[in-house]
Amino acid sequence: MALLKILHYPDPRLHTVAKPVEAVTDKIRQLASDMAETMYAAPGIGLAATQVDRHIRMLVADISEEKNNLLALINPRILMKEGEIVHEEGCLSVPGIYDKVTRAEHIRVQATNLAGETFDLEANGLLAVCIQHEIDHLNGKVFVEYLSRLKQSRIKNKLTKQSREAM
Ligand code: K1U
Ligand code: ZN
Repeated sequence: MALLKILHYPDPRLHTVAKPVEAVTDKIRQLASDMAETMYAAPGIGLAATQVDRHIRMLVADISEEKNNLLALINPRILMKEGEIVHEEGCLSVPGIYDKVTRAEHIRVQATNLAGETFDLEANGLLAVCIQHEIDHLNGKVFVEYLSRLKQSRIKNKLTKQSREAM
C-alpha cells in the first residue's frame, strides 16, 4: 500500500487525456488500491488516475459515511444522462476551492471492475456528480473549467502563489 502524490491545478499534466486500460492486471489492482488509500487519507470521495499522474482510464469513489463502499471503475463510459443537479464541488487537485457546478442528476455508466468484468451502474445525486467529476479528470478537464474566466484566473493565481510559497 502506498500514498500517492496528488497533482495540483494548474499543473498541465491534469489536462492529459487518459488512455483506456487494455487488461486488468495485478499492477492495475495495486494502483486502484493505492488510489483508494490516497483518496481515504486526503480525505475525499473520489479520485481519478490522472490526479496521481497515471494517465489511464480508472477512477475510485466512495461516498459512504462509513468509507466501506469502494467503487473502482475502469474504462467508465456514460450510457445515459438525465435531469440536472447543481452541487457544490471540491477537488483534491484544487485544494481549498469549492464552487457550484451543474451536471446530470441521474446517469447510467458502463465500466470494467477489478475482476475484469463489465458492469452497469446507475447513479443519482452525489454519486452521479462525483463520477462525472472523475470522468472529466480522465478527459483532462478540471471542475474549475466550468467557472467564469475571472474565477479560473483568480484560482490559478492563488494556487500558483501557494505552491511557490511551499517550495
Ligand atoms: O476528484 C477529486 O478531486 C475528489 C473530489 C470529488 C468530488 C467532491 C465533491 C463533488 C464532486 C466531486 C473530492 O473528494 S473533494 C473532497 C470532498 O468532497 C470531501 C472530503 C471529505 C468528506 C466529504 C467530502
Ligand atoms: Zn477533482
